[in-house]
Amino acid sequence: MQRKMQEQELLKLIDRKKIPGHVAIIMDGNGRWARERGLPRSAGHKQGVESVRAIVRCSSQLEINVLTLFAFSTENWKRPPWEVNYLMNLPEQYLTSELPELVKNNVRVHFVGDPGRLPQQVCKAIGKGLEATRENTGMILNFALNYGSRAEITQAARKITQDVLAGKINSEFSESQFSAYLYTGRLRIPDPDLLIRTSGEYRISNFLLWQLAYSELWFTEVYWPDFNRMHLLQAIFDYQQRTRRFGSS
Ligand code: V07
Repeated sequence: MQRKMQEQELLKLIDRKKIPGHVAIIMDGNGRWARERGLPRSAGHKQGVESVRAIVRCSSQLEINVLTLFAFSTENWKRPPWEVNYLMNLPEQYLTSELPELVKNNVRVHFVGDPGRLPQQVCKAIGKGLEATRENTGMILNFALNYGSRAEITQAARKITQDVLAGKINSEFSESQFSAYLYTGRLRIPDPDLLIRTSGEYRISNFLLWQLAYSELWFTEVYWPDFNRMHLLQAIFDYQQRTRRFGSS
C-alpha cells in the first residue's frame, strides 16, 4: 500500500510531456545481490531478468522512445565459462517468454554490439526478435550485447576510411556523418537523454562513449535485481529537474 501511494505521488510529479526520449541503463550488481544472500551468481542474473521485464513494461507505458540495456560487454567474456554460458541462455529465454507481449505492446527489438563472437543460439534468438517486431512502431528496446564502445568507434573509423578511399565520402566528413557509422547511427537511434547506472559504481565502463556526450547521468546504490519502476520514476523525475545545456553555459 505504501509503495503504491509513493508511486502515484511520483507519477503525479512527472511531466508526461518531458519524458526522456532515450534512456540507457548499465544493469550492474547482480553478482553482489546474490552474494549478499548466499546465492549463486546465476540467481542474481535470474532476478536481474525480472527487473528487465518490469522496466521494459514501465518504459513502454511511459512512452519512452528508446530503452537501451547493457546486457553483455566485450569484457564479460573474461567471466568463468559456466557464467558466460548461463548469460548466453538469457536472450533466448527472455524472448521466448516476452515476445508475445512485446509484439502486443508494439515494441520493436533492436541490438547493438559485435555479433561476431556471439553463440549461434543467441544470434538465432536475436534474429527471431528482430523479425517478429520489425513492423512495430512503438518503443525501441535496444539490447547491447557483446558491446564495447571503443570497438564500435574503431570499426566506424575503419569503415569510414574505406568509404573515403573508395571516394564515397569526403575526407572532411562531419560529426554527424561519422556518427552514422556507429551501431546506433545505422539504426537511427538518437543519443541517450538519460543514463542510469545501478549498484554504486560511478563509471561509464566503455558504454556508448560517443553517444553519451551530453546525456544526464543518474547513479544509484540499488543493485539491478532490486531496481523497480519506482527507481525509474525517480530517475526520470530527477532528470526533469535538471536543465540541459548541450555544452552552452
Ligand atoms: C542479461 C539480465 C539483466 C542483468 C544484466 C546481466 C544479465 C536480458 C537479456 C536479453 C538480451 C537480448 C535479448 C533479450 C534479452 C540479457 C544477457 C544478460 C546476456 F534479445 N537480460 N539479460 N542478456 N542479464
